Amino acid sequence: SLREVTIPIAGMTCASCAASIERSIKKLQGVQNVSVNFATERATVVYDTNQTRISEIKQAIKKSGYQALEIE
Ligand code: 9UX
Repeated sequence: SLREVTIPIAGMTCASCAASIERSIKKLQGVQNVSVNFATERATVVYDTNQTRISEIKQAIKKSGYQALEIE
C-alpha cells in the first residue's frame, strides 16, 4: 500500500542540493512521488510499502552526501 513519509535532512546548502536528492530518491523502486524542500529541510516521499522501505530512502539521501535525520 502507499505511504507518505516526511524525512528531515541536514546538509543542504542550496536549492540544487534538494533537486539532486529528489533525483536519487526517484530512482528507488516503488517511489510514486518525491518533493525535497530546501527551505524546510525535508523530503516528502510517497512510496509503495511492498517495494521499498524508509531505510532505503534514508540510504539514498546519505549516498547523495546528506544526512537523513530521525523522523519526528
Ligand atoms: Mo548548490 Mo548543493 O551549488 O551540494 S548543489 S550547494
